[in-house]
Amino acid sequence: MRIFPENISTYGQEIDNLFWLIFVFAFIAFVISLFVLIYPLFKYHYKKSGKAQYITGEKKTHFKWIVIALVVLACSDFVIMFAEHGTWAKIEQEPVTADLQIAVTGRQWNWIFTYPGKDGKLYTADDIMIDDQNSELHVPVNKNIVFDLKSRDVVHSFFLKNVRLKQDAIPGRTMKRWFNCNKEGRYEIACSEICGMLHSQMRNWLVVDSQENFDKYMKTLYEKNSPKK
Ligand SMILES: [Cu+2]
Repeated sequence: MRIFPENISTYGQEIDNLFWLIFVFAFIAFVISLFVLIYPLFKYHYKKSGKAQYITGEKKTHFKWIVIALVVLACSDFVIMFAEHGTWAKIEQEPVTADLQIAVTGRQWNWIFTYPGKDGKLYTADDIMIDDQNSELHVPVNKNIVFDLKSRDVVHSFFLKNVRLKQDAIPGRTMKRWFNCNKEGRYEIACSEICGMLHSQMRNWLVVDSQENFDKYMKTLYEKNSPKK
């Protein structure tokens, strides 16, 4: 049985492992809190034990209920932080060499993709910008794709569920993120931040191509976008 969407990202498994770790801690905390809430309802039922006492929680014997819970929660937080810091550093902090650099911009209601033009450099005059609803973002397989994420209007969230990547796009800021896909195919790109009326239609596609097919795709883009004579 598959619980998560198919993982096509080099770091996806690490994210999934972290998910389970956090889930186990949260689940244990959930069961304990429910028990503490429900068990006294039966044990100290009015008919059996009479009227409840009013306590202010200032005595040391009362205080332990807060201190023990606090220490246990803090410890589980430290365990999670210790387990995740390697993955966090790898994905968020250590720079990777970019095999392809692109820009992704959110707008109401579409993701805009900008590829470098023939010069291979982004932010030059020959950049190619695709701004069509339901359009595809083509990337080569097994390559580091580094992208600048931006927003033109409101907060959007760039969500590649198969890559295990979700990043808010915030107006006025550029977020640099990367991913590397190890399986060819066509996968959903969604916006996971309610961003207005047609938020649910803000949907594009990530197409992971072989290098050969990607080169072909870029060639057709260059041809379409070359200046008309
Ligand atoms: Cu959006």
